[in-house]
Amino acid sequence: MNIEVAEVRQTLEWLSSISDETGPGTTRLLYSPSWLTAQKALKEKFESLGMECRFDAVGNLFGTLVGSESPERKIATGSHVDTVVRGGKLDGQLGIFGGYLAVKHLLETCGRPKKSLEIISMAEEEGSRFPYVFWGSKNIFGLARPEDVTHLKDGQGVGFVDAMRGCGFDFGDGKVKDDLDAFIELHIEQGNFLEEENVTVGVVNSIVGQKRYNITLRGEANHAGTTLMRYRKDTVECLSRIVVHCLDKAKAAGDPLVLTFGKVVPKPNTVNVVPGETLFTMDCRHTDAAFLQAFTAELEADMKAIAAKAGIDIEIDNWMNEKPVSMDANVVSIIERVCRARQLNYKVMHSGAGHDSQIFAPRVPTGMIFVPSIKGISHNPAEDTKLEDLCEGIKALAYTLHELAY
Ligand code: HGY
Ligand code: MN
Ligand code: MN
Repeated sequence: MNIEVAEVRQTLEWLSSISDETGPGTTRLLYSPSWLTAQKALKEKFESLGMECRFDAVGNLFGTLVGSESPERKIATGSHVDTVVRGGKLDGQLGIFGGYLAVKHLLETCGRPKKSLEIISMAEEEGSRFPYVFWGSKNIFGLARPEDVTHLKDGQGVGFVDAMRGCGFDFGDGKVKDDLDAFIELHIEQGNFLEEENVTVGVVNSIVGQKRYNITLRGEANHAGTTLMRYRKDTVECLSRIVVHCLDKAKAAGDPLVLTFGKVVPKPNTVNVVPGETLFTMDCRHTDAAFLQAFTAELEADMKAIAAKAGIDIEIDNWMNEKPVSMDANVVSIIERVCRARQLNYKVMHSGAGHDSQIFAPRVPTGMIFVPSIKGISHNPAEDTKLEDLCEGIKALAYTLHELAY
């Protein structure tokens, strides 16, 4: 099978250029103008292959190449069309354009499949605009509830529902998709295991559990010049003590535990005012559910003690709690068998990033295929993968889809 480098480069540049910012990287947040442009452009691309296309109520895009013998049963691939702010050109996007190229190639070289092949461009996975993740895949399986999002606003105060309806979409009817016999997601590794071990294809067997928090510290805004140090209720000082304490604890816990304080918003964020309030986020992940639960419970207790000692109020909102998920053993073995048969240089590994596949896996036989990330960089405009590695990953996907659908 010959996936052309030139076609991969061209398709990659085309999709990743649809962004709400002109700077480096891609910024395509849920229900933003570029998000709508990308979904509509992908629909045209899928239709150019003769696929039947439809949007569901919330804006997930489904492109279906109808099968010749069992059209009602589907083998799906795909990923999320949204990105982080100034993200890379591959996270999520590879799973969509790579799926398109794999299906295009299978159609050209093997003709129509027996089961239908479906590419899903999921509306949202990152949680970058609103504090809610997997909005796309959770709606596919009836797991998303309107009450989870009706109160949410983005950083500019735009409401979730207004943004959704502004793109012509609305809440779904909760119907669960039940026509998939398998889902295979092609994705960048976003870490450096594959590169370090000089391996081209990752066959994912499990995805880490992850917990995300919004935490608010409330002290007292005051004059930077007249307020002596002993009278201050400085929330940035309290935040700093919390962050150093928790990161030291995370380092002591060792791999594969990871802990990130990715967003810090001091208020009033002014040079000559003691910050009276600070909002910050915490993201903690581990492959073991019990360890993750115990470790984060400890961190919550430690934060409360540090805040109490400083005479500062703390409010802890754990808005995401996803358990670790295993991929389907049979699907993993099929992908491995395909890699061996085609002499692809692969290894089995876990994923340190969350993916739509973790929502599919408990409901559909699911597998993931990784390609290496150069220097392990992701969620950054420098996110990149060698073109020849992208081709190998798309080939591994195409061969796997062929095993399952032809
Ligand atoms: O954060 C993650 O793990 C994923 O990239 N959304
Ligand atoms: Mn991501
Ligand atoms: Mn992703």
